[in-house]
Amino acid sequence: MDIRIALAGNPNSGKTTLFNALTGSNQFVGNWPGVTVEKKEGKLKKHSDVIIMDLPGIYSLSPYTLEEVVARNYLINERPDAILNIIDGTNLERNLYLTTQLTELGIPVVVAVNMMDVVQKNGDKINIGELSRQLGCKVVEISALKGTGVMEAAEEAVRAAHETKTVPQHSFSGVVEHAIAHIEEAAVHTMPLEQQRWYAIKIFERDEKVLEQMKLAPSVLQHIEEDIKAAEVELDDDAESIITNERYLYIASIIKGCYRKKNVGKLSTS
Ligand code: BGO
Repeated sequence: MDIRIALAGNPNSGKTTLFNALTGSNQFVGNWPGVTVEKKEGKLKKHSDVIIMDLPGIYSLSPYTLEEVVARNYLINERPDAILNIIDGTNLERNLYLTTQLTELGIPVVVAVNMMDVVQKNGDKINIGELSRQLGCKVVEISALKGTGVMEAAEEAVRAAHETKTVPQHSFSGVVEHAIAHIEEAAVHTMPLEQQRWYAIKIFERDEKVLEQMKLAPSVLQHIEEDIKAAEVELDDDAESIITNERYLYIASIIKGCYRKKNVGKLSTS
């Protein structure tokens, strides 16, 4: 059976460049069902049984743009065998926001840190081993433009597809984890174990599309709502902002542990 690898990343992360490098002229272009968002898939060079699915460029798995909805519907409904998440190494903070969400889906994830030619030229350093440890998945350095590391990244994703699913390493604050645990128990316990956390976080955020899909009984919703409200009162913010803010705190701690900028603290001479 074919192995399906979804290529996911922010706009401008180099996704198109990587897709072309991995598939060459072996591409099929169409539209995602019902929408005019372009759908591209192609066979991985020298691996006729590996299909690379190019997802729309997105910053998040929230339900607010057509691209986000298309990408996340594919990820949660079609469940590819692995996700190759391309991130821009010159802009880790913004790009890791999507990564923190992809690692919660219960699908094997491999992260390809792109633009490494620029990172190196700038004299900056990314500790790949530490990044990998913090994210709980394999991380590969690439330059999609120069073609370095690209086949290794794809082959790492093929390997990951055969291995265990990525387990998210991040915990939200106590009151949020408490609510998520209750939601898992009350609303998503019949789902496969590895999918429960992503759905529970989305329900905590009151994600309309997930709530529509789940069709939870009013009594269950009411019970869950009490836990969400308790977190909102304790943290003095709305549920969706709580999740966003805590993701950025996590990302800040990752970057602190694995990224060194060359010229930090030095005065510019220009
Ligand atoms: C332009 N290294 C470098 N240096 N650049 C890269 C790399 C890399 O590893 N990978 C991609 N780029 P897309 P999305 C451009 O188009 O693949 C560059 O949105 C330009 N164009 O060449 O399109 C890539 O699909 C004029 O740059 O990304 C592209 O994810 C001047 O990153 C850009 C400079 O790549 C986005 C760059 C007319």
